[in-house]
Amino acid sequence: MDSREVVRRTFMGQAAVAAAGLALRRFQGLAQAFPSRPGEEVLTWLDQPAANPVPQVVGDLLRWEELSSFLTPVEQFFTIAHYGQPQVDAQAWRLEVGGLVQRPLALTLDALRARPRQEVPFTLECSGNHGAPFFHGGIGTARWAGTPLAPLLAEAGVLGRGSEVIFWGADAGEETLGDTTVTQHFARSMSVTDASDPNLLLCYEMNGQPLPAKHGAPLRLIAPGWYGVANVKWLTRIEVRDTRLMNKFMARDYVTLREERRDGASEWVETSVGRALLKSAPARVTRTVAPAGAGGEPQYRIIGAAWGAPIARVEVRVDDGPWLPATIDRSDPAEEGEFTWRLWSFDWGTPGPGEHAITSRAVATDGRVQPAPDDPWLTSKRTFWESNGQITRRIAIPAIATQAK
Ligand SMILES: Nc1nc2c(c(=O)[nH]1)N[C@H]1C(S)=C(S)[C@@H](COP(=O)(O)O)O[C@H]1N2
Ligand SMILES: [Mo]
Repeated sequence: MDSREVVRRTFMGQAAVAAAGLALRRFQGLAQAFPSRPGEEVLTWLDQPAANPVPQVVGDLLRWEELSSFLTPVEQFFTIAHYGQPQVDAQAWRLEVGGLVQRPLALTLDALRARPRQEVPFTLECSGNHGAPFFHGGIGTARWAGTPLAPLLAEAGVLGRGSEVIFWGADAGEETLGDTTVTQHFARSMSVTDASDPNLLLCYEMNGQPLPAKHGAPLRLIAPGWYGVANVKWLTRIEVRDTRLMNKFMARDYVTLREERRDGASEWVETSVGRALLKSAPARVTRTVAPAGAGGEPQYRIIGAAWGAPIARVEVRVDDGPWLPATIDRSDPAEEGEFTWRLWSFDWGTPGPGEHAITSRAVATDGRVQPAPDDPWLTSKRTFWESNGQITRRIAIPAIATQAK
């Protein structure tokens, strides 16, 4: 039995071995695209997310140990569907653009595809990510393609009093407000100014494939820089209004409640989830495996991601040690962009055996620092949305690895 096998057997359960093997095989095919080195194996975090209590809503959460490419493969990309996945007949489907516009439009998918094409790599995170014990992988990065929204709004001609753009989805469910229960479609509202941002896409393609049904086919909104909820899937209608839509997904759910102090008294402030926040997470710990009999200490490395704002640097802390700089790894320029995560790595050397805690923090180019869990920004928050605090993961370093040489 070589040292690698000893580590595996003493340290990992059967499922973890299988998962790590899979991750290893995957990275070997993508050595250039991901900061991994040949002969590395992935360790499994001791703290694993709880079982998903809402599989009908949340699916395919990213297993951080399996992060092995810059772009998240479509089959590893998480999904959220509050009202289930609607059946959309692509032949009969039209995108309507209406409301307070001069020229209402109805476009087929072919008509949308015939319009100018634009692509944007974008890391999409659910604002609930890390807000619940099961919810640790509601994030992924894809190269989204479609046609920009702004010229379409300009063609429709937003009337002077139009101030909000409502994006309606095909999916619907029952909602109760007061003593009335009704069936409502998923929808989100955005100001005309925000909706006219040239980066917003009416998206029909994801990582070079036709947009999959579970990610919103035939058409979804991609709003780079916004939390997931703004990226409305299964779009049917874009409607300009003179008031903000105050439905469940704008004003009741996806609302953050914070306590602010004003003149010595509490002011409880509710805000609607909108733009993404600065965040980072340790993704995986790898170790080099020396050839049998070669001796030498295994070298450990911590790899992670940082996103939500332009990233200046990332720092890593092991146990109660000092914050040390991580290296931001350069990725394919066609994949990395203003709205994507940065991948970083930290050479850990050969840590002492036993359990260790690993924390990362991102620093934005404007000087903002990802908040610690005891930061008032987070302790004053009473809802689980927008949980962008520093994340600590636990790992066990086996003693047996050094004995094996
Ligand atoms: N029509 C519709 N769009 C939706 C949702 C939904 O339930 N219905 N969920 C939103 C939320 S909360 C998130 S986080 C993202 C997730 O996108 P994905 O499923 O492609 O990962 O979709 C958003 N768009
Ligand atoms: Mo979400």
